[in-house]
Amino acid sequence: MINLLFFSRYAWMFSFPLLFCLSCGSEKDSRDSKGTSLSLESLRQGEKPRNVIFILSDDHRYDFMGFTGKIPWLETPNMDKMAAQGAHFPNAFVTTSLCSPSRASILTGLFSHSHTVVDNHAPVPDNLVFFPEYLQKGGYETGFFGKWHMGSDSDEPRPGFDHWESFRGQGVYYNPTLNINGEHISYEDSTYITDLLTEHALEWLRQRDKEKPYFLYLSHKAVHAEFAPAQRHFKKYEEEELVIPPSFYTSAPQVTGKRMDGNQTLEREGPGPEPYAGEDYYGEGRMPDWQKMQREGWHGVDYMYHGRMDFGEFFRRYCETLLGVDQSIGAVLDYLEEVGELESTMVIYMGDNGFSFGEHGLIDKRHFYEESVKVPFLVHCPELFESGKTIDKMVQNIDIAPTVLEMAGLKAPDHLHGMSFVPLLKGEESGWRDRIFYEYYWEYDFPHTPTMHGVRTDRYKYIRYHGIWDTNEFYDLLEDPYEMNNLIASPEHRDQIEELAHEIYDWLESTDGMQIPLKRTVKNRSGDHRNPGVF
Ligand SMILES: [Ca+2]
Repeated sequence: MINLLFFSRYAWMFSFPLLFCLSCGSEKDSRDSKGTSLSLESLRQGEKPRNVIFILSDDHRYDFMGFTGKIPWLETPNMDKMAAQGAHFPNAFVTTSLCSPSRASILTGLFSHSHTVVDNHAPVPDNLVFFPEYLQKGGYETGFFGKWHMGSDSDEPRPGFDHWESFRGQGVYYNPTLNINGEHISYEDSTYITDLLTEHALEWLRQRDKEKPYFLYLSHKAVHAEFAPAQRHFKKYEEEELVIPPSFYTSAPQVTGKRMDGNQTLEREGPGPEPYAGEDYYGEGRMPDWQKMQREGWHGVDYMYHGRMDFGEFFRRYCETLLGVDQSIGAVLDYLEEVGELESTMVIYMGDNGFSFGEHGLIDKRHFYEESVKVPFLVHCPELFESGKTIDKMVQNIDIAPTVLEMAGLKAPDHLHGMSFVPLLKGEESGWRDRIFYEYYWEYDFPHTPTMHGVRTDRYKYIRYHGIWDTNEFYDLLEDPYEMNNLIASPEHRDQIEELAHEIYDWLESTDGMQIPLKRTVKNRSGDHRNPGVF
């Protein structure tokens, strides 16, 4: 009796830890931010789950592949083969053009404002579910090889992978140290990272449990700056002519009439006491000020890497570094052919974000211009769809997770933002998206690119900057594919622009994106030449 009274009076003392434990749940349950189970509903009974190989490169822009003809001397026979025997998506986009946010979107199927990996430094939150976790639960064997880069300080194995080989942060091109299932192994004798990862991935495929379906995630360091080709490709393109884009000078003072150096001096004389406005201020093409300023910064053609890099050398080494990735694709396709699985295996090749090579006077990525947001996107699976397709519909990095889950016969969780593109491969286009949305959050290390949101339809693009006094942008991509004539003030497009501005908020509101994730950073800015070495 006494015991019972004691218990009822002090029940809260016991129930509190109990509630705490319930809210913790099992480790797996607590990792699922949306409260769903890792066991997914089956889409089809009795159908064999398909093996999938996902090959990701770093900073490979959408049009630097031999078959596109963009760079006349660039040879990528294996990417060409994937396009000829599979499908090429010329309109493939990332939702945020930066390594870590894009990788998190690939692995979770979520926009950056949802997974909250908005920069290249903060560690990935532990409440996210990576889609390979669902595959494991569905009976798959999974392997990860290469660059993870969500959080720079750890290379430890992450959930969702039975086999793990990775490195910290960006890694190195030559003589890397890999964390292989928790054990660090260092390589010497000019071991080249692209070759090493490919060899290890193929070795895993050869030795794995053949009773299970598999998913391989081969995540290259290449072609991230600072570019280092395989020795066999070094200077192969040394004598080739550079391809300079028409928009190379849009941000140049000679075109805009405006210098954006430390003094911010307007070179033109004003018409009177009123400050400049509109075209008089921004210049004829109405290019935003941040673009003009960046031209003279770390990621601009006039002061690349603070004067340490030559544009021609940069361009050529990038193309040469890409050849190693192409050969990696070739080795994977050769292996599949050798074991008789080339027809049945789905192979996906994509880049984690695009890259500027002089467009708008910029290098690198982050912004919403075509060269930054578009990525190479090739799918090979002759058993599933007709060869040699070009599919113009807009696909995104968030579509990878639902697509691979469908190949495993699993219904993607409802909270994912992406869509399976398998219907597009089979020629079913109805119900597909007709616009994509974009977000980039200002990063402390590289302060020259502002926070921005945007929307792009088949023809038009609207970019809205946040937290900066500058012009927004609107382009007619059909008339102006290089985005050199900003129509933001065009009376003819006014209603359309207003509608797109509302659509961005509709998108953010409907996907819980009305707040900007803030990440803790205390360090001096590496990309700020104006105020170096300060906090
Ligand atoms: Ca990248």
